[in-house]
Order: sequence, then C-alpha cells, then structure tokens
Amino acid sequence: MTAAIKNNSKIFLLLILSFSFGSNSALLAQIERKNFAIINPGESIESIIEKAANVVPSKEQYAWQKMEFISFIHFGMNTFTNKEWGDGTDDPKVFNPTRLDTRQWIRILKNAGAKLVILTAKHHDGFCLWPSKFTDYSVKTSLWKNGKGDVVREFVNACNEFGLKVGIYLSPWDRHEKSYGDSPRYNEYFTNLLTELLSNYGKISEVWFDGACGEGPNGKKQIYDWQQYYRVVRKLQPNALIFGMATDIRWVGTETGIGRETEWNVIPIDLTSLNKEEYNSVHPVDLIYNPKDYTENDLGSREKLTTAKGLFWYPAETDVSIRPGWFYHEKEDDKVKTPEELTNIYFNSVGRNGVLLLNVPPNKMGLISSNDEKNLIGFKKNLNAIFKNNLLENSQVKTNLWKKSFKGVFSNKKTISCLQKDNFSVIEFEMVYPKSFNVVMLQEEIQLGQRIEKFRVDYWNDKEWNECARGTTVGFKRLIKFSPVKAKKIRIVVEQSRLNATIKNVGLFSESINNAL
Ligand code: FUL
Repeated sequence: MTAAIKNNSKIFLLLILSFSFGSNSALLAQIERKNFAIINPGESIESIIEKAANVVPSKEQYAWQKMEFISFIHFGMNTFTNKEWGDGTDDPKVFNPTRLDTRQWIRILKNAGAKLVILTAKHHDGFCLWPSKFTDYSVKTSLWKNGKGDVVREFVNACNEFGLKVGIYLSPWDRHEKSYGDSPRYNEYFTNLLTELLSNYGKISEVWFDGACGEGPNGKKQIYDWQQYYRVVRKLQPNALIFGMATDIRWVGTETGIGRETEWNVIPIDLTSLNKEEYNSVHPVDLIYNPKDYTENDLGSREKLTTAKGLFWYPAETDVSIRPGWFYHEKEDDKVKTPEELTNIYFNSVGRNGVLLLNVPPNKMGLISSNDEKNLIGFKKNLNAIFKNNLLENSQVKTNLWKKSFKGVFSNKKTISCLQKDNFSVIEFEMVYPKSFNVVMLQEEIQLGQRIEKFRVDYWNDKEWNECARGTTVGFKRLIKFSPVKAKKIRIVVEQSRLNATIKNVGLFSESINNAL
C-alpha cells in the first residue's frame, strides 16, 4: 500500500467515524459495551434489538475468534484399546506409546494453520495423561517411561516451543473414579484435578468441559458443581476461556464441522436474578449460568430476542474429527478426510462465524499418522491458494453513504470500519480489470457488535446488476462460494441489519480459476 493511500485511508477513517459517530453519538458514546446485557421487564423489542447490537465479545473472546482454526488431540487409553468410550476398567498397563513425540503433533498442526491445541488430559474413562496426586489411574501406573512420564507436560512444552496456545480437555464424566455419583466427593476430586492442571503447566488458554454425563461405576448420576469449577478456572487462569458447559464458548451443536447458516453470537439468557454487586463482578454470567442445550437452529433471531430476559455473547465452536472417530483406530486409516473435505469444512465453520476445532488423533506409537499429515498439508495448500489474492485489492470503492469514492480501502488487510446508515447500504467495488471469481468473504467489526441480518452480493454484467451470492448473518467471517462469474464491478448490499452494520473487510477470490490472463 502506498503512503498516499495510507494517508487517504486515515483521513477517510476519520471522516467516516465522525459522520457515523455524529449521527449515533448517543449509541456509540454512551452505551456501555459488555459481553452481556440486562433486559428490563416490559422493554420494547426495538430497545432489546439495540442492546443486542451493542453486546460485544470480551477481549479474550475476540482474541479466540480471531484464531479461526484450532485443533484437538484425542489421545489416551482408548487409543490402545481401540474404543471411543472406555468404561474405566482397562488396565493402565495398556497405555504404552512406543514413539510418543508431541513435537511432531504440534509441528504438523502448526503447519496446518492451527493456533491453539486442546489435549484430552482425561476422557470419560478417567485415565489421566499426567501423574496426578489424586488417583493412580494415570500414566503413573502405566508401562510408558516406567511410570515416570507426563504427556501433558510434553504436550505443553511442544506448544510453547512452537508458539501455539494450550488448551485442556477434562471430562467431568468419569467412568473409573469411585467417588463419581457421590456428588460432593467427586466435585472435590474433579476440582483437585482441575487445580493441578491449571497450576502446574503454565498458561492455559481454553478449558474444555465436555457435556457428556452418564452414570458412574456405582450407577449413580453425578451432580456437577459448575459454579465451583468456574471459580477454579477464573482464579487460576483468569484469561482462559471455558468451553461447553460454561459461559464463554458454545458448542455449535453438531460434530460434522458444518455450522449454522444463520449464526448469532448474541443470544438470550435469563439474567433477572443478578443483583447490583453481582452485575459489577468480573464474570457475572458465571454466577447464574446453568448449562443447557444450545443446539437448536435458531438461537438469536429477532423472534428469539422478543422474550429475552438478558443477553450474552456466546460464540460457536465447531468441532469435528479428521477421521470418523475421535480416537485413533487403524481401520480408519483410509477414512481420513481429504483436503477438499477439510476445505469445505473450513468454509462451513470459520466461514459461518464459528471457530473450527479440528481433531487429529495420534496413533498407538504416539504419532500423527502420515495420511492425516498429508491431508492437512493439502488442506493448508488449498486455503493458501484460495485466499492468497484478494481481487478487490486496489479497487475503487463507492457507497451510498459517502460522496467520494476511495481506492484501496479494504486492500492489503488494512481493514477499516465503515459504519453504515439505516437498513439499506451498498458498497460498490470497481476493479482495474474484469476478473473471474467464485468466493466472497465478508467480515463485520464484531468489537462493535454483530449486526448484519441479511445481505446479498451483485456483479455488474455491463448492462445490469445480477445477484451472485446471498446470506443472512456475517459476524466475524462469512464465506460464500458460488458459480464462477466474470465482472469488473461488484457490490455488497446490506438489506437488513440491527442498527448500523459495520463492515470491516470484504474479499473476493477465485477457487481453481486462473486469473493470470
Ligand atoms: C463428546 C465425547 O463424548 C466424545 O468422545 C469426544 O470427546 C467429543 C469431542 O465430545 O462429547
């Protein structure tokens, strides 16, 4: 980007901000931006919508969303017993990887583009991958390294070495531990394990609480003390996000890697019981949160908001395994998802306002298998090829809001927020030459809230505008593929939004189209 364009962009940004802030000063200056909002009894739907449009992610939630692609490692007793759900009776001696190399895992995942990796420190079978003081059902009593090993330690060391963030999966459901089902005793046991993991391994960025909950060995069902678990995480790792049965990150609701077509981050929650002191605490929603099912298709439409008694920012994580199972099974060696399948998953997870959590399970040797590595390399190559060249770079940009047109506004990742007016706004891009394309990317500035409800993309065929893509929500990122078209001009039309939509970035790409000529 040239200095002149950079300067233009700065002036332009100021103009836009002063224009938009001027017309919405009450909204933008006075509204307190938090990742939750209280709704008062009898509040009008207009007022609720305005509040929803101003709920924003916490600093940590925003940093998490920006990672886009993170990874899961399912490794443990099941790897050796060829099961998906061990019942907690398998002999710890069975756990014996012959060539465990966590550096190999993390090197491969980093090369694939993952920014954080979550390890199953304990799955439902109760076997701990670290030598816990509180149970013998762990690596301590296995044959691996004569019981002196610690997979969690080796995993964390490798993440630190390669600069990836660390996540820990700790299954509350435990099919081995005797105290499971004897609620206070097991809650103490679980809290102890959590405390060990969050105290002894440095910075942990995501804590994954699985929702699966069955009976324990004694046939009793455990009542988890979620609030106690949250307190431990908040105290020991104040910047960590808690997934699943907690308030920071929501399970998207399937294990296919395909997110919702319409994915709202702001959804209703009943906050009426919060008192003033609680409201002002660091994590007010923790105090009243009761894990429930968030898998229905519509979580945050206007209709859903009508009856809301509170709102919170609760973004979706889209988990899927590179193989049919979560754990390694030799018979699935030829069923590893192909680069094309993984690319499609990326479009339907990250490209649908979610974070992709892709599981890659190491084998019995303790290594990621070559098929998985090969397909991850292919996946990364695909993404690099598609997104290498934003065809809108250096295009001329016009909108129905600004008198002048500008060049290169969205170019070269120098993204600028353009606050739009009313419910209908148009941003038009004119490229230097006609180009062929079949992928569009939109990004909202979610730090100001998620607002777009309906949009379309048109291209100019030298006579008239024709629609090539259409969608509902955008959020952090929306990707849409369509049949290839060739044009010099495109326009983004926001047909409906909650308050002023804020578009941060627009991209136009060609998948498998040669634009060299
Ligand atoms: C589920 C578990 O039951 C599966 O085994 C796996 O760990 C998956 C990610 O979550 O709830």
